[in-house]
Amino acid sequence: MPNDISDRIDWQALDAAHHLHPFTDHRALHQEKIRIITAADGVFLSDDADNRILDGMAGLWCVAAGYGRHELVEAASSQMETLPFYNTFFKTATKPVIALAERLTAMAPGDLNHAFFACSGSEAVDSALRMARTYWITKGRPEKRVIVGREYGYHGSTTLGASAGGMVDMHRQAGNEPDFAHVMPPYWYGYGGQMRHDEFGVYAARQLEAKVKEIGANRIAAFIGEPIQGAGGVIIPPETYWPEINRICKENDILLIADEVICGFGRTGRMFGCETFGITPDLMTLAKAITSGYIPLSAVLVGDRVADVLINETGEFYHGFTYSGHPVSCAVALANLDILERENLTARAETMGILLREKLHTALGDHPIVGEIRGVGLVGAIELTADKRTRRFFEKRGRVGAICRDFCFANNLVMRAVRDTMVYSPPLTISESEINMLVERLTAAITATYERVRGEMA
Ligand code: PXG
Repeated sequence: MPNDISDRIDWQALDAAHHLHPFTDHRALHQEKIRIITAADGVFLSDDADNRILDGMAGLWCVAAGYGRHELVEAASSQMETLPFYNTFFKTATKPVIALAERLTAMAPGDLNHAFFACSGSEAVDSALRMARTYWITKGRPEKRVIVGREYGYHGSTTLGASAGGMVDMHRQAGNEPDFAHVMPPYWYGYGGQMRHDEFGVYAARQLEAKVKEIGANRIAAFIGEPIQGAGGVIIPPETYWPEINRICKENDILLIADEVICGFGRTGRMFGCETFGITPDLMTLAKAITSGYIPLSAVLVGDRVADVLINETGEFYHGFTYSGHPVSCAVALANLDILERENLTARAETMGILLREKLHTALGDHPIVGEIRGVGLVGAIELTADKRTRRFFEKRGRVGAICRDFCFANNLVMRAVRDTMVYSPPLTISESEINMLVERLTAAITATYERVRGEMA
Protein backbone atom coordinates (compact mmCIF):
# COMPACT_ATOMS: atom_id res chain seq x y z
CA MET A 1 0.00 0.00 0.00
CA PRO A 2 2.40 2.73 -1.21
CA ASN A 3 0.01 5.58 -0.58
CA ASP A 4 -1.07 4.33 2.80
CA ILE A 5 -0.84 7.06 5.38
CA SER A 6 1.03 4.60 7.57
CA ASP A 7 4.08 5.01 5.29
CA ARG A 8 4.38 8.61 6.36
CA ILE A 9 4.20 7.90 10.06
CA ASP A 10 7.41 7.67 12.08
CA TRP A 11 6.42 4.59 14.05
CA GLN A 12 9.73 4.41 15.90
CA ALA A 13 9.34 7.95 17.20
CA LEU A 14 5.74 7.36 18.27
CA ASP A 15 6.75 4.17 20.03
CA ALA A 16 9.51 5.96 21.92
CA ALA A 17 7.13 8.74 22.88
CA HIS A 18 4.20 6.69 24.11
CA HIS A 19 4.77 2.99 24.45
CA LEU A 20 6.06 1.34 27.60
CA HIS A 21 7.46 -2.09 26.68
CA PRO A 22 7.61 -5.14 28.97
CA PHE A 23 10.98 -5.98 30.55
CA THR A 24 12.75 -3.06 28.90
CA ASP A 25 15.29 -0.43 29.91
CA HIS A 26 13.61 2.39 28.02
CA ARG A 27 16.45 4.86 28.18
CA ALA A 28 18.73 2.29 26.54
CA LEU A 29 16.02 1.33 24.02
CA HIS A 30 15.57 4.93 22.92
CA GLN A 31 19.20 5.07 21.77
CA GLU A 32 18.37 2.42 19.19
CA LYS A 33 15.88 2.15 16.36
CA ILE A 34 13.37 -0.58 17.07
CA ARG A 35 12.18 -2.95 14.40
CA ILE A 36 8.51 -2.79 13.46
CA ILE A 37 7.23 -6.28 12.70
CA THR A 38 4.48 -6.08 10.13
CA ALA A 39 3.56 -9.61 9.05
CA ALA A 40 4.51 -13.26 9.36
CA ASP A 41 4.19 -16.53 7.52
CA GLY A 42 5.42 -20.02 8.42
CA VAL A 43 8.59 -19.49 10.47
CA PHE A 44 9.36 -16.04 9.01
CA LEU A 45 8.60 -12.54 10.21
CA SER A 46 8.58 -9.44 7.99
CA ASP A 47 9.48 -5.96 9.13
CA ASP A 48 8.70 -2.55 7.71
CA ALA A 49 12.08 -2.48 5.93
CA ASP A 50 11.14 -5.63 4.00
CA ASN A 51 13.47 -7.97 5.85
CA ARG A 52 12.53 -11.63 6.13
CA ILE A 53 13.51 -12.75 9.60
CA LEU A 54 13.73 -16.37 10.73
CA ASP A 55 11.91 -16.61 14.05
CA GLY A 56 13.97 -19.01 16.13
CA MET A 57 11.79 -18.26 19.18
CA ALA A 58 8.27 -18.94 17.83
CA GLY A 59 7.21 -15.46 18.93
CA LEU A 60 7.80 -15.89 22.65
CA TRP A 61 7.95 -19.70 22.77
CA CYS A 62 4.34 -19.88 21.62
CA VAL A 63 3.71 -20.07 17.85
CA ALA A 64 3.91 -23.87 17.71
CA ALA A 65 1.83 -24.27 14.54
CA GLY A 66 3.71 -21.49 12.72
CA TYR A 67 2.37 -18.20 11.38
CA GLY A 68 -0.28 -17.74 8.71
CA ARG A 69 -2.65 -20.53 9.70
CA HIS A 70 -5.91 -19.63 8.07
CA GLU A 71 -7.76 -22.32 10.02
CA LEU A 72 -7.15 -20.43 13.24
CA VAL A 73 -8.38 -17.18 11.71
CA GLU A 74 -11.53 -18.99 10.52
CA ALA A 75 -12.13 -20.50 13.95
CA ALA A 76 -11.91 -17.05 15.56
CA SER A 77 -14.02 -15.24 13.02
CA SER A 78 -16.77 -17.81 12.93
CA GLN A 79 -16.96 -17.88 16.73
CA MET A 80 -17.01 -14.07 16.78
CA GLU A 81 -19.94 -14.09 14.35
CA THR A 82 -21.96 -16.53 16.42
CA LEU A 83 -21.06 -15.57 19.97
CA PRO A 84 -18.15 -13.17 20.50
CA PHE A 85 -18.36 -13.29 24.26
CA TYR A 86 -20.23 -14.75 27.11
CA ASN A 87 -19.01 -15.33 30.64
CA THR A 88 -18.79 -18.55 32.61
CA PHE A 89 -19.60 -17.11 36.03
CA PHE A 90 -23.30 -17.35 36.74
CA LYS A 91 -24.63 -20.79 35.90
CA THR A 92 -23.64 -20.41 32.23
CA ALA A 93 -21.02 -21.78 29.88
CA THR A 94 -20.41 -21.88 26.13
CA LYS A 95 -19.81 -24.93 23.99
CA PRO A 96 -16.17 -24.11 23.05
CA VAL A 97 -15.10 -23.86 26.69
CA ILE A 98 -16.77 -27.14 27.62
CA ALA A 99 -15.31 -28.90 24.59
CA LEU A 100 -11.85 -27.58 25.36
CA ALA A 101 -12.03 -28.58 29.04
CA GLU A 102 -12.97 -32.11 27.98
CA ARG A 103 -10.27 -32.27 25.32
CA LEU A 104 -7.41 -30.96 27.47
CA THR A 105 -8.22 -33.24 30.38
CA ALA A 106 -8.41 -36.23 28.02
CA MET A 107 -4.98 -35.36 26.60
CA ALA A 108 -3.35 -34.71 29.95
CA PRO A 109 -1.49 -37.40 31.86
CA GLY A 110 -2.63 -38.82 35.21
CA ASP A 111 -5.83 -37.65 36.87
CA LEU A 112 -5.81 -34.03 35.73
CA ASN A 113 -9.54 -34.22 35.07
CA HIS A 114 -10.64 -30.60 35.51
CA ALA A 115 -9.72 -27.37 33.74
CA PHE A 116 -9.91 -23.73 34.86
CA PHE A 117 -9.30 -21.00 32.27
CA ALA A 118 -7.62 -17.60 32.21
CA CYS A 119 -5.83 -15.42 29.64
CA SER A 120 -2.12 -15.57 30.41
CA GLY A 121 0.47 -17.87 31.88
CA SER A 122 0.81 -15.50 34.82
CA GLU A 123 -2.91 -15.72 35.57
CA ALA A 124 -2.78 -19.50 35.31
CA VAL A 125 0.11 -19.62 37.79
CA ASP A 126 -1.65 -17.18 40.11
CA SER A 127 -4.77 -19.35 39.93
CA ALA A 128 -2.84 -22.56 40.63
CA LEU A 129 -1.19 -20.99 43.68
CA ARG A 130 -4.56 -19.77 44.96
CA MET A 131 -5.97 -23.26 44.45
CA ALA A 132 -3.09 -24.89 46.31
CA ARG A 133 -3.40 -22.57 49.28
CA THR A 134 -7.21 -22.80 49.25
CA TYR A 135 -6.90 -26.60 49.26
CA TRP A 136 -4.94 -26.49 52.51
CA ILE A 137 -7.21 -23.82 54.03
CA THR A 138 -10.19 -26.04 53.27
CA LYS A 139 -8.39 -29.00 54.85
CA GLY A 140 -8.07 -26.96 58.07
CA ARG A 141 -4.34 -26.33 57.63
CA PRO A 142 -4.05 -22.63 56.73
CA GLU A 143 -0.44 -22.51 57.98
CA LYS A 144 0.52 -24.71 55.02
CA ARG A 145 0.94 -21.80 52.57
CA VAL A 146 4.62 -21.46 51.61
CA ILE A 147 5.31 -21.94 47.90
CA VAL A 148 8.75 -23.27 46.98
CA GLY A 149 10.12 -22.39 43.53
CA ARG A 150 13.61 -22.32 42.05
CA GLU A 151 16.31 -19.80 41.25
CA TYR A 152 16.03 -18.81 37.59
CA GLY A 153 12.48 -20.19 37.57
CA TYR A 154 10.00 -18.08 35.62
CA HIS A 155 6.31 -18.19 36.47
CA GLY A 156 5.09 -14.91 35.05
CA SER A 157 4.96 -11.33 36.13
CA THR A 158 1.97 -10.91 38.41
CA THR A 159 3.11 -10.32 41.96
CA LEU A 160 2.60 -13.96 42.94
CA GLY A 161 4.17 -15.25 39.74
CA ALA A 162 7.25 -13.06 40.21
CA SER A 163 7.50 -14.20 43.83
CA ALA A 164 7.26 -17.87 42.87
CA GLY A 165 9.84 -17.36 40.14
CA GLY A 166 13.49 -17.07 40.98
CA MET A 167 14.47 -13.92 39.10
CA VAL A 168 16.20 -11.68 41.63
CA ASP A 169 15.72 -8.53 39.56
CA MET A 170 11.96 -9.07 39.69
CA HIS A 171 12.14 -9.74 43.42
CA ARG A 172 13.91 -6.41 43.89
CA GLN A 173 11.05 -4.56 42.18
CA ALA A 174 8.24 -5.55 44.51
CA GLY A 175 7.91 -9.10 43.18
CA ASN A 176 8.71 -10.84 46.45
CA GLU A 177 5.72 -11.61 48.60
CA PRO A 178 6.24 -13.35 51.94
CA ASP A 179 5.79 -17.13 52.18
CA PHE A 180 7.82 -17.96 49.08
CA ALA A 181 11.14 -19.82 49.11
CA HIS A 182 13.57 -20.93 46.43
CA VAL A 183 15.99 -23.77 45.86
CA MET A 184 18.77 -24.28 43.33
CA PRO A 185 17.89 -25.16 39.73
CA PRO A 186 19.11 -28.43 38.18
CA TYR A 187 21.61 -26.46 36.13
CA TRP A 188 24.48 -28.88 35.60
CA TYR A 189 26.50 -26.61 33.31
CA GLY A 190 26.50 -23.83 35.89
CA TYR A 191 26.53 -25.70 39.19
CA GLY A 192 27.41 -29.32 38.45
CA GLY A 193 31.14 -28.95 39.13
CA GLN A 194 32.81 -32.35 38.92
CA MET A 195 29.57 -34.29 39.47
CA ARG A 196 28.16 -36.55 36.79
CA HIS A 197 24.77 -35.50 35.37
CA ASP A 198 22.86 -38.21 37.22
CA GLU A 199 24.58 -37.49 40.56
CA PHE A 200 23.94 -33.80 40.16
CA GLY A 201 20.24 -34.40 39.37
CA VAL A 202 19.75 -36.13 42.72
CA TYR A 203 21.90 -33.54 44.49
CA ALA A 204 19.85 -30.63 43.10
CA ALA A 205 16.54 -32.33 43.95
CA ARG A 206 17.70 -32.95 47.52
CA GLN A 207 18.09 -29.21 47.99
CA LEU A 208 14.30 -29.27 48.13
CA GLU A 209 14.44 -31.86 50.89
CA ALA A 210 16.86 -29.65 52.83
CA LYS A 211 14.54 -26.66 52.35
CA VAL A 212 11.57 -28.70 53.58
CA LYS A 213 13.50 -29.59 56.74
CA GLU A 214 14.43 -25.94 57.24
CA ILE A 215 10.91 -24.52 56.79
CA GLY A 216 8.88 -27.51 57.98
CA ALA A 217 6.64 -29.63 55.75
CA ASN A 218 3.71 -28.43 57.84
CA ARG A 219 4.18 -24.92 56.39
CA ILE A 220 4.68 -25.77 52.71
CA ALA A 221 1.66 -25.78 50.38
CA ALA A 222 3.33 -26.57 47.07
CA PHE A 223 6.45 -26.84 44.97
CA ILE A 224 6.26 -25.21 41.54
CA GLY A 225 8.63 -25.95 38.66
CA GLU A 226 8.86 -25.86 34.89
CA PRO A 227 9.81 -29.29 33.49
CA ILE A 228 12.54 -27.39 31.60
CA GLN A 229 13.28 -23.88 32.89
CA GLY A 230 12.73 -21.83 29.75
CA ALA A 231 13.22 -18.13 30.44
CA GLY A 232 15.92 -19.10 32.96
CA GLY A 233 18.10 -20.33 30.09
CA VAL A 234 16.61 -23.64 28.94
CA ILE A 235 17.87 -25.51 31.99
CA ILE A 236 17.29 -29.18 31.21
CA PRO A 237 17.32 -31.36 34.32
CA PRO A 238 19.21 -34.64 34.45
CA GLU A 239 16.86 -37.65 34.23
CA THR A 240 17.32 -38.33 37.92
CA TYR A 241 15.97 -34.96 39.01
CA TRP A 242 12.19 -35.07 38.63
CA PRO A 243 11.64 -38.60 40.04
CA GLU A 244 13.43 -37.43 43.19
CA ILE A 245 11.30 -34.26 43.34
CA ASN A 246 8.15 -36.42 42.96
CA ARG A 247 9.30 -38.54 45.92
CA ILE A 248 10.12 -35.57 48.16
CA CYS A 249 6.77 -33.89 47.46
CA LYS A 250 4.85 -37.10 48.08
CA GLU A 251 6.65 -37.98 51.31
CA ASN A 252 6.14 -34.50 52.71
CA ASP A 253 2.55 -34.01 51.54
CA ILE A 254 3.49 -31.06 49.33
CA LEU A 255 1.43 -30.37 46.21
CA LEU A 256 3.40 -30.44 42.96
CA ILE A 257 2.63 -27.81 40.32
CA ALA A 258 4.13 -28.35 36.87
CA ASP A 259 4.33 -25.07 34.99
CA GLU A 260 4.01 -26.24 31.39
CA VAL A 261 3.51 -22.78 29.87
CA ILE A 262 6.54 -23.35 27.61
CA CYS A 263 6.86 -27.15 27.61
CA GLY A 264 3.20 -27.95 26.94
CA PHE A 265 1.82 -28.98 23.54
CA GLY A 266 4.69 -30.86 22.00
CA ARG A 267 7.68 -28.60 22.56
CA THR A 268 9.75 -31.32 24.30
CA GLY A 269 8.82 -34.08 21.84
CA ARG A 270 5.98 -35.37 24.04
CA MET A 271 2.64 -33.62 24.43
CA PHE A 272 3.60 -32.39 27.92
CA GLY A 273 6.97 -31.93 29.60
CA CYS A 274 5.63 -34.01 32.49
CA GLU A 275 5.63 -37.02 30.15
CA THR A 276 9.18 -36.35 28.96
CA PHE A 277 10.51 -36.13 32.51
CA GLY A 278 8.22 -38.48 34.48
CA ILE A 279 6.57 -35.79 36.60
CA THR A 280 3.30 -36.58 38.42
CA PRO A 281 1.78 -33.18 39.13
CA ASP A 282 -1.27 -32.26 41.19
CA LEU A 283 -1.77 -29.12 39.11
CA MET A 284 -0.53 -28.12 35.67
CA THR A 285 -0.44 -24.64 34.11
CA LEU A 286 -0.74 -24.18 30.34
CA ALA A 287 -0.68 -21.16 28.01
CA LYS A 288 1.29 -20.01 24.92
CA ALA A 289 1.10 -22.93 22.44
CA ILE A 290 -2.44 -23.75 23.61
CA THR A 291 -3.52 -21.33 20.85
CA SER A 292 -0.11 -21.10 19.13
CA GLY A 293 -0.16 -17.55 20.50
CA TYR A 294 -2.84 -16.41 18.03
CA ILE A 295 -5.07 -15.24 20.88
CA PRO A 296 -4.55 -15.10 24.65
CA LEU A 297 -5.60 -18.17 26.63
CA SER A 298 -4.30 -20.16 29.55
CA ALA A 299 -5.50 -23.03 31.68
CA VAL A 300 -4.89 -24.76 34.98
CA LEU A 301 -5.47 -28.49 34.89
CA VAL A 302 -6.44 -29.77 38.31
CA GLY A 303 -5.90 -33.31 39.55
CA ASP A 304 -8.60 -35.23 41.40
CA ARG A 305 -7.07 -34.73 44.83
CA VAL A 306 -7.35 -30.93 44.69
CA ALA A 307 -10.46 -30.83 42.48
CA ASP A 308 -12.45 -33.07 44.84
CA VAL A 309 -11.76 -30.72 47.74
CA LEU A 310 -12.45 -27.53 45.74
CA ILE A 311 -15.67 -29.01 44.35
CA ASN A 312 -17.04 -30.81 47.39
CA GLU A 313 -15.66 -29.01 50.43
CA THR A 314 -14.53 -25.44 49.72
CA GLY A 315 -17.93 -24.04 48.82
CA GLU A 316 -17.52 -21.03 46.59
CA PHE A 317 -13.92 -20.50 45.40
CA TYR A 318 -13.71 -16.72 45.20
CA HIS A 319 -11.58 -16.50 42.10
CA GLY A 320 -12.04 -15.97 38.35
CA PHE A 321 -11.64 -13.53 35.48
CA THR A 322 -14.05 -11.81 33.11
CA TYR A 323 -12.41 -13.69 30.26
CA SER A 324 -12.12 -17.10 31.98
CA GLY A 325 -13.00 -19.50 29.17
CA HIS A 326 -13.41 -16.82 26.50
CA PRO A 327 -15.31 -18.57 23.69
CA VAL A 328 -13.20 -17.11 20.87
CA SER A 329 -9.94 -18.15 22.54
CA CYS A 330 -11.32 -21.62 23.24
CA ALA A 331 -12.49 -22.02 19.63
CA VAL A 332 -9.01 -21.09 18.40
CA ALA A 333 -7.43 -23.53 20.89
CA LEU A 334 -9.60 -26.36 19.58
CA ALA A 335 -8.62 -25.61 15.97
CA ASN A 336 -4.98 -25.35 17.03
CA LEU A 337 -5.12 -28.76 18.73
CA ASP A 338 -6.58 -30.15 15.51
CA ILE A 339 -3.49 -28.89 13.66
CA LEU A 340 -1.06 -30.21 16.28
CA GLU A 341 -2.65 -33.65 16.10
CA ARG A 342 -3.27 -33.83 12.35
CA GLU A 343 0.29 -32.79 11.52
CA ASN A 344 1.88 -34.83 14.30
CA LEU A 345 3.77 -31.80 15.48
CA THR A 346 4.79 -33.47 18.74
CA ALA A 347 6.58 -36.32 16.95
CA ARG A 348 7.96 -33.78 14.53
CA ALA A 349 9.44 -31.77 17.42
CA GLU A 350 11.30 -34.90 18.46
CA THR A 351 12.74 -35.75 15.03
CA MET A 352 13.47 -32.21 13.90
CA GLY A 353 14.99 -31.52 17.32
CA ILE A 354 17.44 -34.37 16.85
CA LEU A 355 18.31 -33.08 13.39
CA LEU A 356 18.81 -29.54 14.67
CA ARG A 357 21.08 -30.66 17.50
CA GLU A 358 23.15 -32.81 15.13
CA LYS A 359 23.68 -29.83 12.86
CA LEU A 360 24.51 -27.57 15.81
CA HIS A 361 27.09 -30.08 17.05
CA THR A 362 28.65 -30.30 13.60
CA ALA A 363 28.77 -26.53 13.11
CA LEU A 364 29.57 -25.42 16.65
CA GLY A 365 30.76 -28.39 18.71
CA ASP A 366 34.43 -27.44 18.45
CA HIS A 367 33.90 -23.70 18.45
CA PRO A 368 36.16 -22.09 21.08
CA ILE A 369 33.36 -19.95 22.55
CA VAL A 370 30.74 -22.73 22.76
CA GLY A 371 30.72 -24.54 26.11
CA GLU A 372 27.67 -26.77 25.75
CA ILE A 373 24.93 -27.54 23.23
CA ARG A 374 21.82 -29.02 24.80
CA GLY A 375 18.20 -29.56 23.88
CA VAL A 376 15.10 -31.71 24.10
CA GLY A 377 12.59 -31.73 21.27
CA LEU A 378 12.59 -28.30 19.68
CA VAL A 379 13.85 -26.30 22.65
CA GLY A 380 17.49 -25.90 23.47
CA ALA A 381 20.46 -23.77 24.35
CA ILE A 382 24.05 -23.00 23.44
CA GLU A 383 26.26 -21.87 26.31
CA LEU A 384 28.82 -19.21 25.41
CA THR A 385 31.86 -19.60 27.62
CA ALA A 386 35.06 -17.78 28.42
CA ASP A 387 36.82 -21.12 28.91
CA LYS A 388 35.51 -24.28 27.29
CA ARG A 389 37.58 -26.55 29.53
CA THR A 390 36.58 -25.15 32.93
CA ARG A 391 33.09 -23.93 31.93
CA ARG A 392 34.02 -20.46 33.19
CA PHE A 393 31.41 -17.76 32.58
CA PHE A 394 32.29 -14.36 31.16
CA GLU A 395 32.66 -11.44 33.55
CA LYS A 396 29.52 -9.28 33.75
CA ARG A 397 27.10 -12.02 32.78
CA GLY A 398 24.74 -11.18 29.94
CA ARG A 399 26.95 -8.81 27.98
CA VAL A 400 28.34 -11.40 25.56
CA GLY A 401 24.92 -13.00 25.09
CA ALA A 402 23.46 -9.61 24.17
CA ILE A 403 26.25 -9.07 21.62
CA CYS A 404 25.49 -12.44 20.04
CA ARG A 405 21.74 -11.81 20.05
CA ASP A 406 22.28 -8.49 18.26
CA PHE A 407 24.49 -10.20 15.65
CA CYS A 408 21.71 -12.77 15.14
CA PHE A 409 19.12 -10.04 14.78
CA ALA A 410 21.29 -8.12 12.30
CA ASN A 411 21.55 -11.41 10.41
CA ASN A 412 17.74 -11.81 10.28
CA LEU A 413 17.53 -14.49 12.95
CA VAL A 414 15.59 -14.07 16.18
CA MET A 415 17.23 -15.84 19.11
CA ARG A 416 16.92 -15.11 22.83
CA ALA A 417 19.97 -14.55 25.00
CA VAL A 418 19.55 -15.49 28.64
CA ARG A 419 22.65 -14.25 30.41
CA ASP A 420 25.31 -15.64 27.98
CA THR A 421 23.20 -18.60 26.94
CA MET A 422 21.67 -18.50 23.47
CA VAL A 423 18.27 -20.21 23.47
CA TYR A 424 16.03 -21.40 20.66
CA SER A 425 12.43 -22.53 20.43
CA PRO A 426 11.27 -22.29 16.80
CA PRO A 427 7.80 -23.17 15.48
CA LEU A 428 7.32 -26.95 15.52
CA THR A 429 6.66 -26.75 11.79
CA ILE A 430 10.25 -25.75 10.95
CA SER A 431 11.61 -27.61 7.90
CA GLU A 432 15.08 -29.04 7.28
CA SER A 433 16.10 -26.20 4.96
CA GLU A 434 14.92 -23.66 7.54
CA ILE A 435 16.93 -25.51 10.20
CA ASN A 436 20.00 -25.22 7.93
CA MET A 437 19.37 -21.50 7.63
CA LEU A 438 19.00 -21.15 11.42
CA VAL A 439 22.27 -23.00 12.06
CA GLU A 440 24.10 -20.98 9.39
CA ARG A 441 22.95 -17.62 10.68
CA LEU A 442 23.59 -18.59 14.29
CA THR A 443 27.07 -19.89 13.50
CA ALA A 444 27.93 -16.63 11.75
CA ALA A 445 26.66 -14.65 14.75
CA ILE A 446 28.59 -16.80 17.23
CA THR A 447 31.79 -16.45 15.19
CA ALA A 448 31.33 -12.67 15.01
CA THR A 449 30.79 -12.64 18.78
CA TYR A 450 33.97 -14.65 19.27
CA GLU A 451 35.96 -12.22 17.15
CA ARG A 452 34.63 -9.36 19.28
CA VAL A 453 35.39 -10.86 22.71
CA ARG A 454 38.25 -13.31 22.19
CA GLY A 455 40.58 -11.02 24.15
CA GLU A 456 38.64 -11.87 27.31
CA MET A 457 38.91 -15.62 26.83
CA ALA A 458 41.22 -18.27 28.20
N1 PXG B 1 5.21 -19.68 33.22
C1 PXG B 1 6.21 -19.93 32.37
C2 PXG B 1 6.96 -21.22 32.46
C3 PXG B 1 6.52 -19.00 31.37
O1 PXG B 1 7.53 -19.24 30.53
C4 PXG B 1 4.73 -17.61 32.23
C5 PXG B 1 4.48 -18.57 33.18
C6 PXG B 1 3.88 -16.38 32.19
O2 PXG B 1 3.10 -16.34 31.05
P1 PXG B 1 2.52 -14.94 30.53
O3 PXG B 1 1.56 -15.37 29.46
O4 PXG B 1 1.83 -14.29 31.67
O5 PXG B 1 3.69 -14.13 30.03
C7 PXG B 1 5.76 -17.81 31.30
C8 PXG B 1 6.04 -16.77 30.26
C9 PXG B 1 11.29 -14.77 27.74
C10 PXG B 1 9.85 -14.73 28.12
O6 PXG B 1 11.81 -13.72 27.41
C11 PXG B 1 9.23 -15.82 28.68
C12 PXG B 1 7.89 -15.75 29.05
C13 PXG B 1 7.18 -14.57 28.84
C14 PXG B 1 7.82 -13.47 28.29
C15 PXG B 1 9.16 -13.54 27.92
O7 PXG B 1 11.90 -15.82 27.76
N2 PXG B 1 7.30 -16.84 29.65
